[in-house]
Order: sequence, then C-alpha cells, then structure tokens
Amino acid sequence: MFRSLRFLLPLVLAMPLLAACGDEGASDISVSDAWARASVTDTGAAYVTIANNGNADDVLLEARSSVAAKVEVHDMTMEGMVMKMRKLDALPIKAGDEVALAPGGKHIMLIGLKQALEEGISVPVTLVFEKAGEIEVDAPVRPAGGMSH
Ligand SMILES: [Cu+2]
Repeated sequence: MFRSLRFLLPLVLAMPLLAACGDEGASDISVSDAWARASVTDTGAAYVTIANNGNADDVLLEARSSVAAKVEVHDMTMEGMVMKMRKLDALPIKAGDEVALAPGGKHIMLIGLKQALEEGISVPVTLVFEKAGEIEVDAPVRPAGGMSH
C-alpha cells in the first residue's frame, strides 16, 4: 500500500505541470517583404519583416542561405559618428510584435557570397526560430540605392 503510493505521488505532482504546458500557447511567425541588396563584393545584406501573430514569444536563432558561406543576424547602431555592426545571437520576436529588418538597422548579413547579387535574381534565405522552426523565403535582389550598407 505505502509502496504503491510512493510511485503514485510523483505522477499526481506532475499533473498540474503538464496542464500548464498545454496552456503555453503557440507562436505564429510570418515573414514578409524579403529582399536583398545588390552587391558585387563578397558580402551582402538581406532584409525581412517578421511578425508574430501567435500568443507566445519566439526567438530568431539563426539564418542560412545557400549563396553565402556564413550568415549572421546583425544590428547596426551609431557610436558617436561611427556606424557599428554587431552580431545578434538571438533576436526576440515577442507575441503580437512585428520586427522589421531594414537598411540602417537590423539586417541579415551574407558573408562570403558565392555569387554576385544582381538585380533580377532572388536568393533563398532560411530563418530558424526557436518555436516556429525553419521558414524559408525568397529575397529578390534590389539595387543598392543611395544608402550604404
Ligand atoms: Cu552586417
């Protein structure tokens, strides 16, 4: 009798935890407005808008692209008069939030390009989220315009 209770007790304690997990909600990530900046050098940048329409926070963990040896998520900030880029190891996308990666701010850095990014082509970019998993988008290449990277 006592022996069987001892086995039952952990199960009973675990039940409220399981119920709480089921309540956690889900992230619902959509990626739009993807584009990449035209580049003739071996580095380039891609931009996307990420929206989380779910009720759970998510995190962009990494990005990949078959056209680049290495892909990093960067943020760009002004330090005095100098533009500084810094690698983000994780980019939180909170529930209900929309995060725009755009020139002058956060961007997807394509390092070691295997081909020139010419207008008219598009490059595949895979974004890896903690909860939503992998989302692949096609980023059409657009001219660099007046702004530097
Ligand atoms: Cu960068």
